[in-house]
Formats: sequence, C-alpha cells, structure tokens
Amino acid sequence: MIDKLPLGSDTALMVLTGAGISAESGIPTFRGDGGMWNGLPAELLASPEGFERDPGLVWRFYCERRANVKRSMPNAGHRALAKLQIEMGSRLLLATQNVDGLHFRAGSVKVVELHGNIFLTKCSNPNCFRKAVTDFEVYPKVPMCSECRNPLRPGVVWFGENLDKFMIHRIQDFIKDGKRRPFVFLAVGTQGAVEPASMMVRFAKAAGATTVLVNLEKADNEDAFDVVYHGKAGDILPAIL
Ligand code: BV8
Repeated sequence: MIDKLPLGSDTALMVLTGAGISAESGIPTFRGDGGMWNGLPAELLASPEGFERDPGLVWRFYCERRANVKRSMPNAGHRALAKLQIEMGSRLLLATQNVDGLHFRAGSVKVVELHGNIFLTKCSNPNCFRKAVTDFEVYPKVPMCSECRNPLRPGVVWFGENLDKFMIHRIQDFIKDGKRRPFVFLAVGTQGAVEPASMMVRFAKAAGATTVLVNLEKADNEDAFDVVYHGKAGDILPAIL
C-alpha cells in the first residue's frame, strides 16, 4: 500500500539520498556486488590510507567512475525530488551521500553534498592554498599540484575524514527547526551503514519527524523508520511525492 507523504502547507521535509537513488541511472552502489572494485573493497580505495599507498590505483577508481557518471542521466527518482523542491522551496532540505552530482543535473538546487563531489579536484596537501576546482578530466596518471608539487586528489570525503562542519550545522539547524512545525524525514536508496549520515534519521525522529524509508532491501537502520517501502526509488518516489 503506497500513501502520499503527509506534506501539509507548512510541513518541513528533509530528504537524505544514497547510492540506491542513482542505481537506476546505471551507477553501481557501494554494497552492490559486495562493494568491490576490481576485487578491492571500495572502503579501502575511498580512504586517505588507500590514496597514500597507491594514488595511481585510487585515481583509476575515480576516473572510471567519473567516466561512468558522465555517461549517466538523472532518473525519475531524482526528477521527482527536483519537482517537489520547486513546490516546497526552503521547506525542503535535500542532502545526499552521493558524489555523482545527479540531483543538480535533475534540477535540484542547494543540495547538501555530504561526501563531496566526484567532479571536484583538490590538492592532497592540506597546507596548500590551491582551491578545489570543478574538473571533468579523466587522468591517465596521477595529476600533480602546480603550486606545491604534491599529488592532486578527488574532492570527496573519504572514510576516516570529517564531513564539512558547515553542512553538518545546516542539517542540525533544519532538524532543530523541525521541532516547531510538522516535520517529515525521507531516506532514499541508502543501506544506512555509513556514519554520520546514517544517524540523521534518529535526530530527526527525536525532533518529532515522521520518518519514511524508500529502499530496495532492508536497511541497517530500518528500525528508526515509521514507514518503510521496499522497492525501486524510480517507481516509489513519484508515487509518494
Ligand atoms: C567520519 C565518498 C569522523 C567517497 C563516502 C571505524 C574506523 C574508522 C571510521 C569508522 C569506524 N566505524 C565507523 C566509522 C565512521 C565511518 C563509517 O561510517 N564507516 C562505515 C563503513 C562503518 N564514517 C566515516 O569515516 C565518515 N567520517 O565519521 O568522520 C571520524 C573521523 C575519523 C575516524 C572516525 C570517525 C566519512 C564517511 C564518508 C565516506 N565517503 N563517499 C566515494 O564515493 O568514493 S561514503 C560512500 O559509501 C558513498 O558516498 C555512500 O554514501 C556510502 C554507501 O552508502 P549508501 O549510499 O547507503 O550506499 P550502499 O551501496 O551502501 O546502499 C545502497 C542502498 O540502495 C542499498 O541498501 C540497496 O538495497 C539500495 N538500492 C539499490 N538500488 C536501489 C536501491 N534503493 C532504491 N532504489 C533502487 N533502485
């Protein structure tokens, strides 16, 4: 039984998306085929240790994904959220764990990219003043910083790295604001295995939110949701929004 989300005229809605919303765009999820890439765990490649050990391998991992994302298009799930944002404006906060940028390409704005964006390139030297730049390049070998000669790296948040504190504050403020009005938290296409994103539903629930999950299979944090739909985001999101 699929019901429309309870979105009244002053309801605040926070949406958190994960790799599953981009699966129907042809982008592999992290836990699909065991989260492996060429026999290596994604979590090892998406880490400072992995980059330190073999920057060339990590760049091959990201360049293959950049090329795949460039060939991909947003799907009905992305588009349903972009359309809803036009209707809800600032009452909707869209945060994503994905680095593929497909929400922006579907027309969503002000998307909180918790884990960065695969089309950003920055210097791996934290003391270098070179700024992160938008970069669609697929590199045959490790690109070096023209300022400090250290290797460049993708502008994403790796395992063991902190998320941008301004993004965290923006989400905390939105959840706090949810206490004073009808509040819905919707998670889409996420296993709920990666912190701190997987904890957000609990904070929203504590703030009085009705919590809804749309996911192909059982999620690790499924107990935190009032309503659970198991199925494809591209089918369910247009129906409930
Ligand atoms: C942090 C960017 C403080 C890179 C990503 C022990 C030691 C060290 C650290 C930790 C530890 N224990 C916990 C931690 C913290 C760690 C963590 O949570 N680890 C996990 C593995 C246990 N988190 C961090 O390190 C974070 N930072 O905590 O800072 C700190 C600092 C130092 C030490 C400790 C703490 C940083 C996390 C960010 C990592 N970067 N991405 C890149 O993309 O290359 S996360 C990466 O994995 C993706 O971005 C993605 O978000 C995540 C995978 O999660 P999902 O999005 O849920 O994707 P998944 O494939 O898992 O699930 C997809 C779901 O979709 C499935 O359930 C499937 O059924 C469903 N699905 C499939 N198709 C569809 C569908 N649903 C609907 N429709 C469909 N069609």
